[in-house]
Amino acid sequence: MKVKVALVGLPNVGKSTLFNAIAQKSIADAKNFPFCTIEPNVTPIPIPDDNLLHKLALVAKSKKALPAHIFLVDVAGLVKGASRGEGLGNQFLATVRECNLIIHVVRSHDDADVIHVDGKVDPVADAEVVNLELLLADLSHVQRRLEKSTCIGDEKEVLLKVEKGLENGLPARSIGLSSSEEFSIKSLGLLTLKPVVYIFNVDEVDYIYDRDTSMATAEAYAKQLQYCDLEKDSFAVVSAKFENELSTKSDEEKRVYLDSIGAVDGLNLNEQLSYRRLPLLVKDVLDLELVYTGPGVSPERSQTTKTHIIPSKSISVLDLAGKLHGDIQKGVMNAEVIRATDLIQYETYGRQRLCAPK
Ligand SMILES: Nc1nc2c(ncn2[C@@H]2O[C@H](COP(=O)(O)OP(=O)(O)O)[C@@H](O)[C@H]2O)c(=O)[nH]1
Ligand SMILES: [Mg+2]
Repeated sequence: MKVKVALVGLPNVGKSTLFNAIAQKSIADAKNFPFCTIEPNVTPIPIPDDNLLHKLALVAKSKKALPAHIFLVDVAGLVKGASRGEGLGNQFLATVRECNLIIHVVRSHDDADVIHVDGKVDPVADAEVVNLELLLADLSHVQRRLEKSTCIGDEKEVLLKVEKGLENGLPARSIGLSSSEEFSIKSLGLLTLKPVVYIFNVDEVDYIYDRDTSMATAEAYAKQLQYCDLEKDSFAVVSAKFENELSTKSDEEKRVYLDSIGAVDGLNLNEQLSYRRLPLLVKDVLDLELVYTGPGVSPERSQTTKTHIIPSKSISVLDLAGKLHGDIQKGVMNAEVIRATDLIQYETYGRQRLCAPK
């Protein structure tokens, strides 16, 4: 399963800076003027797994260990009136339609040197501008589809319901569609049907020294958003600028630096940085699981231990095999369930003990 996640928000709020911080390298242009990003940037981001992949690769004696990735997409900023062609318009939203989740970046830092498209920092008002543009973009997308003669049956019925909801200011995910109704309009890629993670980009000082207050403020903002349903959506706090500065340092350099600036519990802060935490948050919100496959034959024939992403729901071994590869499904003969931790412990300690010189 390929998981794509789009960074959406007003121009100049820190999307590209956050994109680079999460990618841990400078890919996107991040400059202090609106619409610096025109063409979308895409990069794979590994999903952290407590090193399970590497431990399993060791057990399987694989030469290669491939982690699972989500694909992070950085697009141009959206402004008030984009649906009528303001700013760069909303042409680039076609890219977002192909994504599974929206990361909505909201500026919450006060740096007076950074230009704000509307002249003042107001996280709730800014987020609502973007939410309204997403809603209007969906409305015109739905209406264009309804005009087509090929729009019939279930699809037409559900779209009429969605159109009514959108006209009343409800995002498609709040209309109460059943999963089969959602399935019938899946190909449209409605933006307001996608789960949203609101990311409040705060001042670095607040981020480093006062996380609890920053989180409480972010929660208060999220609760004021008309279309934020915290049952489905989620929120987090980042400092794009600070995290981007850290991203070029090795783990050890990060630890030394965080200690030197007196960051409360530097090591824990490293775990909280967006490049580690965001992929896990996306995994949670989309309800995904990681599955590992490794060589069951001699290392000469198959050398890779690989991580796969699948939707998290209980399925049979045969269905799971089918999700990974048709050939694996055809060849399934037997399944044995072992706790991964037991397997790893046996391999790292049991074997060493067995092989230890007398
Ligand atoms: N002070 C401060 N500046 C930031 C932060 N994040 C981004 N910026 C600055 O804001 C400007 C716009 O950032 P950019 O990532 O290009 O915004 P985008 O248009 O949303 O992609 C750049 O000059 C960044 O250095 C932040 O957390 N704090
Ligand atoms: Mg940008």
